[in-house]
Amino acid sequence: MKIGNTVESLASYFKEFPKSKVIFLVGAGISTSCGIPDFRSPETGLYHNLSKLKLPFAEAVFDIDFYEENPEPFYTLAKELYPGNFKPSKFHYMMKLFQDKKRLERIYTQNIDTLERLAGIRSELIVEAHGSFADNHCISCGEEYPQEVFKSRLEECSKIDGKFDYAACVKCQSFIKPKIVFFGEDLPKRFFDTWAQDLETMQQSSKNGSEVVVIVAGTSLAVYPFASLPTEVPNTVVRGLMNKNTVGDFSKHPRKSDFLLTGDLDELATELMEHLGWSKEFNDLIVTE
Ligand code: CNA
Repeated sequence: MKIGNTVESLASYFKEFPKSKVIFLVGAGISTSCGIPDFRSPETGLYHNLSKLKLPFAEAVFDIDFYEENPEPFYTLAKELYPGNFKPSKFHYMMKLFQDKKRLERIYTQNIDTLERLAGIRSELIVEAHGSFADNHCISCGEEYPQEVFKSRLEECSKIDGKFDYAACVKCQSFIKPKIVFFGEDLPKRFFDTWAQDLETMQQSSKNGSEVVVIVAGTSLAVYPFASLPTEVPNTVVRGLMNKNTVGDFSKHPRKSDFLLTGDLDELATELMEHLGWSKEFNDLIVTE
């Protein structure tokens, strides 16, 4: 099965296979139009703009050992990214419409902005591979804390006697942190369990005619193990990339059956909705949500 490198041919595929469903593998690029910078875009990406945080290296802001030494840079960044300040993008609403049309199998997101939930996508269809701000715990003893504890300290972001006043565990005085996966931490168990289950679905899909298409979007595919997911997609399943540039396995080990849709994600989403004849519902979602 070959889809072709145009939005029109992708739409034709979905029309030809009305039982087909999509697994989306997404990253920060689906949220840049919401005003949340991604990591690696030149000039606008967070890594480019981290100099004000005075980090020894850019990734230190998400490094668990560095957090124990100096949590302040993460607080500065979390203030910028914290959910509540942003609305979903057109791309998010496109995925929501796939759900409403019963054509959404799953979304694996690397994002921590929870905009998939805000767009109205059901939690069982979302896998937040790198966690979110919703759950919080002590990084030493594991004591769980309500979101409010970290959030209220974040809002204050103060220093006492020149020392940064971080959210401290009442049991062991160590650091409370949202369960966002830092470098050096494990991904949630649900990520591995659900992917194993979805791999099984993909293997079965071409046999029973309920085709699954994997769409990778808005990610540089630089962070593992997430970046290995497209490689693990069975050869019998079509995968495609929607992104500004060609990345990861799509450039290193392209498959004949891959499709590439290069461009701005909101524009590609709008175009896909037009070709599918879903524009009215799409626009209604954007206006009313
Ligand atoms: P990244 O490495 O910054 O890559 C983003 C990709 O999206 C790049 O290839 C860009 O070219 C592309 N892109 C950006 N904007 C658009 C657009 N409008 N249209 C098309 N393509 C676009 O980000 P990744 O997600 O790959 O990196 C993984 C990190 C980023 C995860 O651990 C996240 O937690 C982390 N992150 C999340 C957010 C968020 O929650 N919104 C923001 C910034 C970083």
